[in-house]
Amino acid sequence: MATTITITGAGGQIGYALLFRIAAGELLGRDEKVRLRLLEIPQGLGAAEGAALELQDGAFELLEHVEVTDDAAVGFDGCNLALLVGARPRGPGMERADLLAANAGIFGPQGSAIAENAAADVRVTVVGNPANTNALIAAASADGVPAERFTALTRLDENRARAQLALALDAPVSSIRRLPIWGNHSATQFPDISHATIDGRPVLDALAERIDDVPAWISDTFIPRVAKRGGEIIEVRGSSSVASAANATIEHTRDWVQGTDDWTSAGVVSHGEYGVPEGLVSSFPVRSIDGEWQIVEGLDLDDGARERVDASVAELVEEREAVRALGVL
Ligand code: NAX
Repeated sequence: MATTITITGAGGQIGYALLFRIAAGELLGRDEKVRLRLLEIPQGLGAAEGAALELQDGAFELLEHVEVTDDAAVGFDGCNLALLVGARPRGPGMERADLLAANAGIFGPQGSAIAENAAADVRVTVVGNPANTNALIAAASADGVPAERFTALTRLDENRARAQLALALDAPVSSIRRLPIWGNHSATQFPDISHATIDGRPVLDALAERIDDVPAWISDTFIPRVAKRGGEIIEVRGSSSVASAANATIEHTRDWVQGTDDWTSAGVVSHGEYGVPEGLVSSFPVRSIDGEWQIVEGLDLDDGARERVDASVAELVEEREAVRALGVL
């Protein structure tokens, strides 16, 4: 049996960076056949159809079938994994409430279509921004699908944080573990260095050997660099993060399906862990065990960390209130 993977916004930039890697087996391994469903809006169909032609030309042996559609019922039919990438970007003069409303109009109906058409084991990775609240909206609209099956991508933020730390310590990125992102995938996110290890020893000790004022470096250099990295990429590249976002989407979804041997970060539904209000989709340190994300519990948050987590969670609460005011939840 092949795995059916639906990619929304498949005609866009991240879609283009995802499709060929998935067809080559980088998401599910080189033994698992895949069927791709590319869901677009009418304006994006041409680009998605072009990508489908190129998928044919790749002659990927794992790729059983490709379907391009603008009908969500067809797009999510039998889908096991849904990568919700397509979203409404913020236009000129658009307020946050307008952005939330526009995306509620996308992710609400997609949540319903997933509930009605997807396979019973469907798992959803939301990439399109505002990712956490879009995941919340989709989950709330998907009657009968457990909310835990809807997640938001914060793996790119974690990867950025690990890479920055590796640079600062002049160490390979593989030596750095346990660096979770807390809260929202936005500028308020909190990349938490306090539990991180380098080759098994505390990163804070390694930093102290190189940097005079480690707390100042963390708050004035490291955290802003990670939180504003998306903006930096736009400034330098003239376009938003694409390949790194696709890579993180693959890593998040692959770890969810195949399991992790240590912590990573994902936006998952809160059951009240660490005081995060129940029902919000917030980023936490997580492990994937038996195909389910589990929040790593019992970590100490000092006053500074608590403040940062609370500030990012407050933003998620505001987004949920704004969406409720629209009558969506
Ligand atoms: P593009 O504008 O290149 O592509 C988006 C595609 O989505 C377009 O082809 C559009 O036609 C399609 N689309 C719009 N509404 C749709 C709908 N209702 N159903 C199906 N398709 C629809 O954007 P791209 O660079 O690919 O980025 C996609 C999303 O990822 C954006 O919302 C972006 O903000 C978000 N990102 C999220 C990241 C994360 O870490 N969570 C990082 C990267 C990226 O910024």
